[in-house]
Amino acid sequence: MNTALRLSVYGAAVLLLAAGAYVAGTSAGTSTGHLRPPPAHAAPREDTPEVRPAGLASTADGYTLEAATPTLPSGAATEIAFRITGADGAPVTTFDVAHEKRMHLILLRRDTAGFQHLHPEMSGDGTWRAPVTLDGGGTYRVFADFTPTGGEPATLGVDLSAPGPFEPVSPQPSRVARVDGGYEVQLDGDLRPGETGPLTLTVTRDGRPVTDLQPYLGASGHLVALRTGDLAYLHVHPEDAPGAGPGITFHTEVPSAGTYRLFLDFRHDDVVRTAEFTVPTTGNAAPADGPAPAGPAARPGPAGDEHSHDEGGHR
Ligand SMILES: [Cu+2]
Repeated sequence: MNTALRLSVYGAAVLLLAAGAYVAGTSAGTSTGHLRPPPAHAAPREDTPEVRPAGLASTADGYTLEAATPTLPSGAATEIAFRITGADGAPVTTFDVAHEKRMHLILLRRDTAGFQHLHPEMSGDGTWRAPVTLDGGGTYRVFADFTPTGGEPATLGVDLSAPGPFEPVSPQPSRVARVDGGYEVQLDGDLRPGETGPLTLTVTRDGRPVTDLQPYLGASGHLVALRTGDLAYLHVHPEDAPGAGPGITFHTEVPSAGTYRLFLDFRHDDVVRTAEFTVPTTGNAAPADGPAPAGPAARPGPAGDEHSHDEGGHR
């Protein structure tokens, strides 16, 4: 090989190397996409904002729910005490009235049995207290639902332990609740993830529509919806004009597919009673923890009526 040819071969090799580097550079940068920086959809999408349900944290927006004790006795009348502290650690003592009360306390065992809705009283030092009786042992979730004066409405949650045995319940899908006193409450409407939709609860007593429901907390009734699995606490809005029944309509949005537990407090004959339901979402795959819903217009047959306060859904 003469010198000129050797130089030209060398030059071609350099060109090839350079071309290869160029190709590698372009493929990494723009052409194939495999090596490109993550595309835009890896970042939070503006069209599907993250839904953060309430009640999953004991601290939010500078406010903290502090239980006086981490345990409560079960099987006997006792008292639950707690306070709300602000960002500076000091107890908050001024709250706005919402739904006729400055503090709503929801308490239930973590398996969703034993729902109670309490209205504690606050003493001057910011400690809230309410009488309570826990039926059995277990871990209980306590939600404080309040609006600090000058702040946003908040729902904070904390766990309390109660000594003693208990038999966990596994509520089965049920849209009909039987309640002490001869009441039956039927739930109509679907829970569709990401959508706000109406839920109507119809109260009958001894088979006859109840048309003289009494207002409770400024509405025809009060509905609490919790996601099974983590007890996320959903916002539920009653219809604007309270009626006397038999139908009570609420609007609620569920953040995800799954099964939800709903607790309706209604007042009749001067007694507040609770009807409870177990509703899987529709429009998505069935949750892993339960049978598939029968369809958007699913109505339970006799099997769907099984859950009631009396048997507690034991299986
Ligand atoms: Cu309340």
